[in-house]
Amino acid sequence: MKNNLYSQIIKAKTNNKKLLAILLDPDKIDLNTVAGLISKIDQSPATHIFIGGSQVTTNIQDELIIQIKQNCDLPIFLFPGNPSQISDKADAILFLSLISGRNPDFLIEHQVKAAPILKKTQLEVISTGYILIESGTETAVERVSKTKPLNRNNLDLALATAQAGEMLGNKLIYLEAGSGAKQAVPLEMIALVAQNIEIPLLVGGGIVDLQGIQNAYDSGADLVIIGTAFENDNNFFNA
Ligand code: 1GP
Repeated sequence: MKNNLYSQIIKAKTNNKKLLAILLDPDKIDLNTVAGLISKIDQSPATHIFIGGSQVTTNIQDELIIQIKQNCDLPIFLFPGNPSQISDKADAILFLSLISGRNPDFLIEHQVKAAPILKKTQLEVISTGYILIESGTETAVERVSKTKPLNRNNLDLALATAQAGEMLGNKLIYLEAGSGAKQAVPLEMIALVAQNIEIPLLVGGGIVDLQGIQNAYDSGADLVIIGTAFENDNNFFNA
């Protein structure tokens, strides 16, 4: 297990070193291809691997993490849709609360179920205020959580939500457009939130090219998450 992964994120933010997570959805991965996948991740600028999805139905997650760890030193963070996705093979967990929504299951119920499980693991638990932003069409997060995303033009509400998340003690804020989103989180929203919170800002969903990553960084994102674009093209970062 790696330790102090949150401290490393804070250190990177302090030094203005931008971070990049590749999100792997166990449902979309063939274990026979993991070695090739890892070599592509090794050649990429990724600093983190996130594992998860709104609804993971396969049970290969532990094996996937074990195989990744055999070939790759990057820290592995769980990014779970629900408590069934907890694996003690990973290094840390984004302990998400969907604070853009008003569904108690995703605000506190899943967390109550997860807490005793997490207590028995060595996972570093990193509380994360998770904010879903409208992105053109209904995304899996919206469907599964049965919550409405925040209006992408309502910058003030996004900011107030992020600040409430920070005041509640979250250690990270994650602005999420949703996996495969048509439109990524607006850059003005990233900028406004980044300028007005102290904790690190994660941004993901619908970022499909290297310029999109750079734009998110330039707007103030500390860590960008890439899922679909890398899933569709393992040479994405070589473009
Ligand atoms: C989804 O933010 C992540 O939770 C990544 O989204 O798959 O669109 O890159 P993409």
